[in-house]
Amino acid sequence: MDSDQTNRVDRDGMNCTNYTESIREFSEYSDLSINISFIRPINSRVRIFSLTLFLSLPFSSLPFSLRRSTMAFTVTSKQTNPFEGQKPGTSGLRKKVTVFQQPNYLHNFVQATFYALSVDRVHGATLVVSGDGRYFSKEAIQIIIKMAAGNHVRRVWVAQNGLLSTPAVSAVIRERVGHDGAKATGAFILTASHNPGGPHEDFGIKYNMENGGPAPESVTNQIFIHTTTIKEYFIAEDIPDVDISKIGVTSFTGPRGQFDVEVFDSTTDYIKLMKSIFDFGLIKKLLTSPKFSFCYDALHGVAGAYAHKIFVEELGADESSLINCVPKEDFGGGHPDPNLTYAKELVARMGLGKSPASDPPEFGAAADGDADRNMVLGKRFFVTPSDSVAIIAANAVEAIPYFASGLKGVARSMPTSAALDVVAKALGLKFFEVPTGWKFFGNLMDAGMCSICGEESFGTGSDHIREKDGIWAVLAWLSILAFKNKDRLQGDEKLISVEEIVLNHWSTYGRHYYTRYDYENVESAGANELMANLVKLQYDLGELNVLIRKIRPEVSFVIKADEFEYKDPVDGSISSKQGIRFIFNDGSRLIYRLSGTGSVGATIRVYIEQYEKDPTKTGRDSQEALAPLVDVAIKMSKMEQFTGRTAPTVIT
Ligand code: VG1
Ligand code: CO
Repeated sequence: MDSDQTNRVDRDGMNCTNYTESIREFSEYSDLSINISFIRPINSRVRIFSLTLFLSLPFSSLPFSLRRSTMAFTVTSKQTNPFEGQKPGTSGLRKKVTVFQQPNYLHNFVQATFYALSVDRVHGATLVVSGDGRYFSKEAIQIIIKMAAGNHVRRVWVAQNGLLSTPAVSAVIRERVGHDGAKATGAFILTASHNPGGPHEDFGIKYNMENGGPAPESVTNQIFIHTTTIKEYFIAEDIPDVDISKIGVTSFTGPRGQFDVEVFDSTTDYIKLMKSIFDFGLIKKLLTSPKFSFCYDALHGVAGAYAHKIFVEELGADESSLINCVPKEDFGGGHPDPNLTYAKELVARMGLGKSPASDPPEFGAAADGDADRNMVLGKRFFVTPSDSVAIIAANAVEAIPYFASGLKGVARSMPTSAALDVVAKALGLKFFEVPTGWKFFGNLMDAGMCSICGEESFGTGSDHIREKDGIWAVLAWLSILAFKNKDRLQGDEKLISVEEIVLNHWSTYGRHYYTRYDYENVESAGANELMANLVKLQYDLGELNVLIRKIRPEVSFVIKADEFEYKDPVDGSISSKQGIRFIFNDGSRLIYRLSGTGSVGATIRVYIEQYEKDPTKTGRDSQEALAPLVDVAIKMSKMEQFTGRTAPTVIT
């Protein structure tokens, strides 16, 4: 089927090569008539009104403008050669900007994506193209617009200045209806997420499907295959760069007729969706209560484009609650990863830095570059993402209107701690464990089997869209806080804090001590040998347990070891080699994976987890409680021997 589709696109492209349609002139009146149908008036009186508006106001003051080009475009076939290494990873293709800037590099990937999609998702389709605004996004958007036209896409939707958070892209695909009734069939998301940006840092691109979720492996594998054989791509080079800073529609005429580029507001669709999920009135009461204080750090990522509107304008938070909320191409030179290492300013404000802050806010949160991740903090208190999803799941039905009728099920990625499993069991919920990467949750949600899901890597979300959602997670926490404190906002009674919510959760469900060690930018050969050696250790658990005893006799013994394999319960597809697992008799787990989102070398992730059910022992310092298991994890993997590293790059 796929080669068939490829041929069709090839053939169609060839047919249009260097084809020029006669230039069509448009008078002001043709613009006018289009504008009227555009507004879709509900009755004739409104129609007359919109006509009057158009005639009496300058173009720029209309809710949107229509820039109709009189120029027709041609489609050209360009010869190209494959690039190595265009395999999409955990979440799209991520490389250094300098790699993407090579002639044809981006073009090849985009064309390979068009080849991998069925014809109806390309010809006549509506595509969203936007991202976190990182360096090279603007150039990439113009290239993709021209290639979309070259591949007979009908219209491209670009958010203003190309800024859309990853969750907002998902929301736009699922919810947005164009002025002409169009619905999007997919999106190119331009982001390398939590990786730094700038001329010498990372760029990334991924494709999302019509359900709003990342393309599944069946599609990303096809994309990769096409990148290895690509010989030409199709582009409408004579389309001028479209001004993406102004809302409006620009129309062109090509070999197959009209092609539109619509620039729309980045926040409208997303905010509308958030309002349909949460009780904004209740959250506003919390945020405007003199007893409550709040801090949000967008790390100069795209979350900044939403933060002011949602937290300040809609929910009444003070302006000073927002830090680093101006999106920047290079994230202000920082690493837009919301964890205790990189969200330094927030961590300091919340009293978790080296010098303790005098009176930290009650609640703090941060987002990554594309705003799909979140870190949640209380006053001098860190909430692990694994606990966060479990706590949201445990409180969702009471505190969040969207879930009032119950949860369909919950899911987590394999390395995420089992805190969610315990909640699922206690509440009698369906539960799923999927490989790392949000794309695996999509099928479960589409099939109505899962409402809330999360990953240990600061990703939390629900079936309102098909991506993890950083701002959603913050609103979920604010909802829980608002609900639990609804009778305490006035008067002298102290508010229930984030810390108290977490401690109560542990005393009900037990605590999963959890930490992740990342060894970034390790030489690939060494990393692969380390992984191979771990697989070898799995053959003989008797021998392995002897080794563990020698390292730390107090640690429990391994009862099961494997490489995680997932069979999708909806479509039966199998994903193998998704991480090396060692499961201990007391429920502890050691997991090793190679990252699929880095752009150079290898990153080894070691996930260390230990369950404590005894409520008298759930209050220990996490690194201290886990020290013996960490020791085992490092020594049994021969980390130093294979990588030369004596310490991890990041501990979360
Ligand atoms: C990492 C995380 C994974 C997450 C992925 C994309 O992948 O571990 O849980 O889904 O990033 O997140 P990896 O393969 O590097 O471990 V995002 O916010 O960077 O799109
Ligand atoms: Co991200």
